[in-house]
This record gives sequence, C-alpha cells and structure tokens, in this order.
Amino acid sequence: MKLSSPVAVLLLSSIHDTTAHYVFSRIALLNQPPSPPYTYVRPIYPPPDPQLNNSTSSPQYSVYSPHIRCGWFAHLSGSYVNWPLDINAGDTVSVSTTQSSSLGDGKDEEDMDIYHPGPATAYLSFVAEEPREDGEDTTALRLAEQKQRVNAGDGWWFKIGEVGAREDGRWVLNGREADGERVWSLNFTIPPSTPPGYYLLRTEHLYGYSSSFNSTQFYVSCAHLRIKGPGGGSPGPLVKFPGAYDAWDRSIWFPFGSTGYNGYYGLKEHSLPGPPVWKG
Ligand SMILES: [Cu+2]
Repeated sequence: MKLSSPVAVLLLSSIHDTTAHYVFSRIALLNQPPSPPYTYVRPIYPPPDPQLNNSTSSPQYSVYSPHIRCGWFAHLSGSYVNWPLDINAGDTVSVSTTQSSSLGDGKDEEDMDIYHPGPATAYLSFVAEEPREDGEDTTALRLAEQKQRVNAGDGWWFKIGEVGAREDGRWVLNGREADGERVWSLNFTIPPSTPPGYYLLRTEHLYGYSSSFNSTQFYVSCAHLRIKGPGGGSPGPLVKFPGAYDAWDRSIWFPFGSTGYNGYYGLKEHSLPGPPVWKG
C-alpha cells in the first residue's frame, strides 16, 4: 500500500490529536448543493471536555449513552430544525461534514472532508405519518412536524446503508490518502418501499482511534426527512440506540487501531455493526 511509509502514518495519526473532528451537518438530495449546516440536521451541544480539547464536534465513545443516537444532546435538539428535507423513496441523499470552532450552530462552520478512516452506516427511524392533503387544513401537518421536533430518537431504527471496504486493505473512507484523494460526502438511498412519513436519518461513521478496548469514535448525526412514496414495505430488523451495539461487539472494535488501516488485510471480512441493511 502506498501509505505504509512512516511519514504518512505519522501524518494520519497527528490529524487526530487537535480539535480536529467533524460533524455530518449538511444534507442534500444527490447532485443538489448541500444545505447550510444544521438546516435539516439537529444541532449539537457538546459538553466541555479537556481530554477532547473541548472540541465541539467531539465524537461519541459510549454505545450506551443516549448521545450515541444523534450526537451531543441532539436527541433533544429537534426543535431547532424548522422543516424536514423532502425526498421520494428510492431517491438518494448525500451527507457531508463540517467543522466548527464553537457550538454546532452553523455560524462558523467550514467544510471538512471525512478524513478518519473507517466504515459508515445509515439508519432511519419512523416518527409520524404523512398527513392526508386536506386543502387548507394544516393542523395535521403541524402536528406531524411537531412530533418530529420532539422525537428523541428513542424509537426503532432500521439500517438503509453501509459503506465498508473498497478492497481488502482499504476502506472506502480511508482517511487522507498519499495521493491526495479525499472523500467529502456519503450517499444513501432511501429504500423504494419505505412507508411514507416523517423520519430521522442517522448517519454514523466509525473510527478506530486506537486498538484498545472502547476507544472507537462514533461520528453520528440526525437529519429530519419527509419521505414520500407508495410505501408498502415492512422495514427491519429494528434496533434501538443505545441497545443496537455493545462494547464487546467485534464490529465496533478495530484491532488494527488508528495507524494500521493501510495495508491491513481482512477489511472485507470485517462486518459492520448493527443489523443487515433493509433494501425495501
Ligand atoms: Cu477526529
């Protein structure tokens, strides 16, 4: 592998030790310009943590915390999202990352590539039905939107996508490669028979910061979607967060650690955490 020189390895590990993290704060329909940060994505309010350099975009480490759902306090921040992103089942969303020097309020965000190596997944959680079109009566619509804002992400989730290994020694998200390749966004397709309605979309990216137990970083965010379509599917298997993973789950534990991705053979056999993808 190209990145096996000591210089490149040093580079990869040093990226990590500053406030350098990121949040999946932007979302758009595929091939549309990304939304301003935290338009459809719930804002985050990370607690001060000297160990994490008080970075506002600090990742999650505990799979048992409610923050594992949507990021720091974002299970409670849905009221800051004014309206959902409209999308038809069968269409594809693109999520992308930004970095901020203050709270995740969208005010001083800069675009940041997804520079940590590791797998990614996406999940949906049903929140409310799409109201029938009732002429001028928007009460049902407001009620559905309100349910989405107060939803704490404590419902059932099903997986709609996985981004794993590109080849046996290389993730699709493989960090910053020696050849300068960077990945700026991830695409996930809404399964075509997804029942229409209001949903949370949870994007999750894992980075095995070190090979020690419980050191994997989870970059998670939740966006508000309104999915239209014929429906007809029965999504599953269903899981909860926390609950879907446990700390001993081999799929969230990367024995090769932060510097061992490149040239590590066996990525193809590394199963991603959670249930199988529901294809709808
Ligand atoms: Cu980081």
